Amino acid sequence: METIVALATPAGNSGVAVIRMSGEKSKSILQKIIHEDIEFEPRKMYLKRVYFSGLEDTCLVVFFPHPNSYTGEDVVEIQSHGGYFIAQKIIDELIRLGATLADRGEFSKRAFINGKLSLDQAEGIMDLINAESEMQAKTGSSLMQGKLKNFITNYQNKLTEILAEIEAKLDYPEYEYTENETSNVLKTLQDIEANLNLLISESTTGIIIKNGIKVALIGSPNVGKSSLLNALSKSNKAIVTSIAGTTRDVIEAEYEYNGIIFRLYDTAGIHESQDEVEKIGIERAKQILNEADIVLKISDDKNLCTIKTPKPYINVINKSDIIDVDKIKKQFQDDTIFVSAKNNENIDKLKQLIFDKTIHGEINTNKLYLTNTRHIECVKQAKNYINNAITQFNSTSMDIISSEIKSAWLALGEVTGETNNETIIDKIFSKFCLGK
Ligand SMILES: Nc1nc2c(ncn2[C@@H]2O[C@H](COP(=O)(O)OP(=O)(O)OP(=O)(O)O)[C@@H](O)[C@H]2O)c(=O)[nH]1
Ligand SMILES: [Mg+2]
Repeated sequence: METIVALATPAGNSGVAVIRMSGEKSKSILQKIIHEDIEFEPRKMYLKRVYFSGLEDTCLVVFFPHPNSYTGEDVVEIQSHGGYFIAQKIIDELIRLGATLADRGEFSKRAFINGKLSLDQAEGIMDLINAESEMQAKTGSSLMQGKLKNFITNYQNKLTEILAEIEAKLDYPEYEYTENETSNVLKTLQDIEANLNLLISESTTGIIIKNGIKVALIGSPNVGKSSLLNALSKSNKAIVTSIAGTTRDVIEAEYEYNGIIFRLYDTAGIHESQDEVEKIGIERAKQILNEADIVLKISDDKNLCTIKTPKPYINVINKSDIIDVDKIKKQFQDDTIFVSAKNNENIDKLKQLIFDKTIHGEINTNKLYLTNTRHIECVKQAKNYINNAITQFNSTSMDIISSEIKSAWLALGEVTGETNNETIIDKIFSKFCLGK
């Protein structure tokens, strides 16, 4: 297999840049670029001069001999001074000396092929890298550490035991199952089904952790939708003016609350408009309304939001700083919240309300959540096969039951990559970043 090389840190100016190489030739290429034939002690940093394109840099270099490395192959890391030009020139030299530029995710793919990581663990690494919230980081990290893999392996082992028992008896067609034996097998299958079901039902929380909650800000022009987006996200993303019809395109911003990402979508004020551009904006607002997990129906004292939506919603009356809240409060439902985007009044309370309306039940960070739709699909498939085995248990032959259990075992194996095909694996690693 070729020796691959890539920049492991982002391209751009920085204190240091890390260049990573993996493969049989990595040590000899390192020796060539530092012009020294030394034996490196494993995992020890050396301060060395690195020579490339008539230039030189003082770098820290480290050698991880196989199999104790990220990829399971010989790995070299070179820490050069940061800066796109220098790092790129060193990579060019490493390529000239025999390395090949790595594809996206190729280091992790090699780690997977060499049995250093399961597929779900590799996906956990990517989730950790892409995490924007505390919960995303925690679920990514537990995936990377093998929490899901252990769960899957445990249930695969239980299925293997059942299969072994059934298969052994299939060899003796005259064997009569005792009632006790069949009820034990059935009980184990029901127990597995119940646990997979629980995992599937809690995956809605997992998906929320992974994707966040979509919050649409809807209302008439000028009620302060954009001001509220800015206040909630503590940003200045949306333009605010006193001119009705300021926002046309959908403006996105986000904030983290209790470890969850809330994605805000500020839209054009919905009203009858003759303006061609505004009309398109209003159409987009309606589209966002359909895609949202929760809708903030925003009003001020003059323009009430009367838009109807089947989605969960919160009535928000903005501009509380200039309206007599006590006087008009009675006109509104009890759960209406009065805020001032301008003065930052009740903004945290609104965040709590949005959280309560969208996150049901406690999120326990020690629990295993499925956060990846691929994993959810595999577990659902496995559950369906087990359900087939259970429902047919007393009405069909044991070899059919056995084949359903085998299918369930294989479906679970797809989560960890044990039984995945090459196309799926390539697709997964192509989503990784370069140098990982
Ligand atoms: N007094 C007061 N004025 C506010 C408040 N929030 C927004 N405004 C003012 O209301 C006007 C409209 O604010 P925007 O945030 O642009 O309103 P919008 O709903 O996004 O308006 P469109 O994009 O035109 O639909 C601006 O002049 C803001 O300064 C508030 O809490 N109090
Ligand atoms: Mg606006």
